[in-house]
This record gives sequence, structure tokens and C-alpha cells, in this order.
Amino acid sequence: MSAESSGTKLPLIKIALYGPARSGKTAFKNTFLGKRSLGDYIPTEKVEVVEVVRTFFRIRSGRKIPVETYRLAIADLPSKEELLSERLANLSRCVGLLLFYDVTDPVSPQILMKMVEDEIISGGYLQNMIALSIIGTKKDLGINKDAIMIGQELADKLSKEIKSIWNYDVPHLIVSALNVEEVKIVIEVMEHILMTLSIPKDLVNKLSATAVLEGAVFPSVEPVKEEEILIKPELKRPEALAEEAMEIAKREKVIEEKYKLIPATKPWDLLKNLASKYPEIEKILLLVTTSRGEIYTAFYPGEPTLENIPIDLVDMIIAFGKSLKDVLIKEEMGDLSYAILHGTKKSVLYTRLKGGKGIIVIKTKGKPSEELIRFFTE
Ligand SMILES: Nc1nc2c(ncn2[C@@H]2O[C@H](COP(=O)(O)OP(=O)(O)O)[C@@H](O)[C@H]2O)c(=O)[nH]1
Ligand SMILES: [Mg+2]
Repeated sequence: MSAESSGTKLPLIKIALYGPARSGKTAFKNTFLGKRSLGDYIPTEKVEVVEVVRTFFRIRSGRKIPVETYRLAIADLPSKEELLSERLANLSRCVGLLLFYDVTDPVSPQILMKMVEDEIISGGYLQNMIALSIIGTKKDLGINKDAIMIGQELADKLSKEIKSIWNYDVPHLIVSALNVEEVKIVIEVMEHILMTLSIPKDLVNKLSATAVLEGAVFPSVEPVKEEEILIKPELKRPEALAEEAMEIAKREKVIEEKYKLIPATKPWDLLKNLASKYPEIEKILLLVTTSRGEIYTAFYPGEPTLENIPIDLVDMIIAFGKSLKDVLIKEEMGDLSYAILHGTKKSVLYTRLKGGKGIIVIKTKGKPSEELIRFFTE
């Protein structure tokens, strides 16, 4: 974390602190900002958003490599009943959610459970969320096992939903919202999920509710070390790739350009992997259209920069896709699945991913191999 941002063009990621009154949301936010929040309880009367600039690092061969510098906005949502519409308006702009309850009081997680059901699940906000964690606070005041068990019930319930979308279990962490180290770990867990779509097990284990329920003693919090994130080469189904790219694209990246960059290196790495598997590949273009109509792009070869996106080519491919669609409609052919253009020197494989999630266009030297065609079309 560094200084507060000054409206730069860094990507903005917004998360919300959500939960019943007195569950420690405001204390958590204040602790994160380095402010002390002891004393009388003051209910939060409106949504308060703070913004910090952070850099997410990964460590490779002992070197710290910055992966993404971004603005993290944290919205402290008021829990008052009458502020429902304000709460919901903010939720729709968030991709991460920290769900708070008080571990000293079993009523607190019950209220949280009900709020989550009535507002988040029924409101359809869960689908927007990439990262979720459940946070039990006030562990320094002594814990109530029943409270934690109810918190865990909620974690299990949400994990079922999240597993089917993102394939991770929702972390359930027990903290003191007044402890700086613990608050930082919670934010790092969140950040790790947002950036890698996976759980940082070492960090989670430091505050895990399971350990508490099993009667383990709280380990004293050690200084946080960046742990190693190995990005394994993997060959994903094209749909999975587009889905991933689309979800990453949801994290609003403000670039005033015609087509936006997919704001994470992972889809770019995936394209690279694909190209290394099929040597006939010369170029790959991935286009993902979000529900807001924006078109995000990733391209192989080259680095993930806007300059590397061949804008002319993207224009042509979009126009080509529209013409193809017109033909399909006119001739009542159903949806397009793929098209192969064989040139005398090179070929292009145009694949529309299932569910209209995006398109992948691959240019090959000579004709594409049967294997490549099969990978994309079956
Ligand atoms: N000892 C202790 N007090 C806490 C903790 N979290 C919150 N509090 C206190 O509990 C009260 C309610 O917390 P607050 O953050 O305002 O709750 P909010 O309504 O969720 O924003 C305040 O007096 C906080 O100082 C915690 O983890 N430990
Ligand atoms: Mg508050």
C-alpha cells in the first residue's frame, strides 16, 4: 500500500465491507488506514469510500515482480435498514466483498446470513463478485464457538455458489479488526483472489476459522511474507479462457481507447501457452465483449500493452464477424461456431466461443493442424 491516489489512470478495483451493525467494518477500514478506532461506537450513516494505490507482486526465483499496480477502493457500507438502496447501488460496482460478523455474539452471523440471502443472493449481486471472504471480528474479546459455526455455515453455503463459478472455497477468517497485521492479511487474501482467482493458503491458514473451531490456539501473527505464486502452464478450454478474461475485464480498467486491454497478464500468458503448444500459430487475438458492450482484447505475440493490440485488425475482425452473422441469419443457419479461411499462404481460424462469450481468431502458417482445429471446434 502506498499513498492515496490522485485520480491516475490506474485500474480501479472496488470492494465492499458488508455486514450487520457493530460487526467491525468501520474499525477494519480505520485500522487498514492506520487510524485508531477505540472508544464509543459511532454508526456509519452513509457509504464511505477510501482509495489506496497498491501493487500486487509475485515472487519468482527470489525476485519480486510487480504484476499489477492498481487503485483499491474500499466501500464501508452502512448497515442501517433505511440505507438499503445506497448499499445496493454500491454493491453493483464491486468485484470483491468482505462479509463481517462479530465472533462474540451468535446473533451477529445470523443477521449477516439473512442480509446475504435477502440482499446479495436475491438481488443477484453474487454473480458480480470475483472475491469473497467472511470475516469474524473481535477475536481479542474472546470467541463464541456457535457464532463461528454459523459463520462457517454461511461460508459453506457461499462456497457452493462460488465454486461453480470460480472454483475456490470462500475463506472464513477470524481477526481483531483493531490488529493491523491481521487486517492487512485479510486485504492481501482478497487481492490474491482478485489477481489470481486462487486462494493463498499460507495467508488464509494464519487466520482460518477452521483452526479456531478445531480448538487450535491462535498463532501469533508473523510479518507477512509474499509467498510464491507459481503460474503453471496450462491449456484451458477456449471458453474457460474467455470466461476468465471476461471476468477479469469486469474489474473496471479505465483506458480511453477504442478497445480495452484485458487488464491482467493471465489471459495473455494463456495465449502464449496455446501458441507454444501449436507451432503453426502465428498470431492469436482474443476479443471479449462485456455486458456493458465494451470490447476487451488480448493478443499474441508480444507484451500486454495497448500498443501491442492491432487496432486495424480488430476493426476488420469485428466487421467480418458482423457480416458472417448477417449471412447466418439470412440463411437461417443458427449460431456461428467457427469459420476457417484458407489462404494460399496462411490460414485463419475464427471461433465464436460458446454462449457468445467472445471470439478467438488464430492466424496460422499454412493450414491449421487437425489437432488445433479439434481443440477449438469440438
Ligand atoms: N476489541 C475489539 N473491538 C472492536 C473490533 N471490531 C470493532 N470493534 C469495536 O466495536 C464497535 C463497533 O465497530 P464498528 O467498526 O463501528 O462497527 P460497524 O458498525 O460494523 O462499522 C466499535 O466501538 C469498535 O471499536 C475488534 O475486532 N476488537
Ligand atoms: Mg460503521
